[in-house]
Amino acid sequence: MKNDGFKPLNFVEKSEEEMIASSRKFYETVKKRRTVRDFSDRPIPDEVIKNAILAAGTAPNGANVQPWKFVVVRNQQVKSAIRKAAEAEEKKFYGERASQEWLDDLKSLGTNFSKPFLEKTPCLIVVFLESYKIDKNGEKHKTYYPSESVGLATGTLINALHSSGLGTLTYTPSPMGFLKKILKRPENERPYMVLVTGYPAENVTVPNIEKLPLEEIAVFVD
Ligand code: IYR
Repeated sequence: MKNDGFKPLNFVEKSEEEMIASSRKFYETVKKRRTVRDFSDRPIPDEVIKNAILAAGTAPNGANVQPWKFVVVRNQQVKSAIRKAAEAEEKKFYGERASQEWLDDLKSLGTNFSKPFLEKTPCLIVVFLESYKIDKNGEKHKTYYPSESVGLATGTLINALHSSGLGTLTYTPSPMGFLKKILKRPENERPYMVLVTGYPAENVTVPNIEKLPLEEIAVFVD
């Protein structure tokens, strides 16, 4: 992306009280986000998805090359094809590929090979990482820190959808090459994650698990 010089940031400073209140409010909001695995089939507003993707597209990224593509899947046949292919991989994962340690670590989540949400949920946002860019003339261009960049964008997308009032599931079948085939994506893109997006099913439950306290995740070097 071309840089047309520099422009003022127009930074609006908050008072310390406002900063503290905002930080607390943000934490309270994101703390309520939970991964859900059972969704309603109710349709969701188109504009919410578009705004959330625009928000994701603001993420910081290597050299502002923006190495991402968000594929919004709402077509029922395509969702069904994704479910079928995903479950075939998951059967192998739960049946042979996963180590006993991995299976034990997953127990508290209550997951198995069955992925009905891939068909039932109104929207799957499939995030693709661009290993390189192809311009209009077919020429290849480098992308920088694509994994970090797409991770930052996906995190922003998740919180944008959450703050809009939707539930999400970060779904990462392994391997997930089938997504590239089914969605007919070009050679420079590789599937990164499926963000299953919709209203959580009524009375859905989530695992009774906790996040680590500040002392365990932060080190302050003063
Ligand atoms: N992809 C499988 C297994 C799985 C792996 C991890 I790591 C999780 O955090 C959750 C599930 C599945 O979705 O069932």
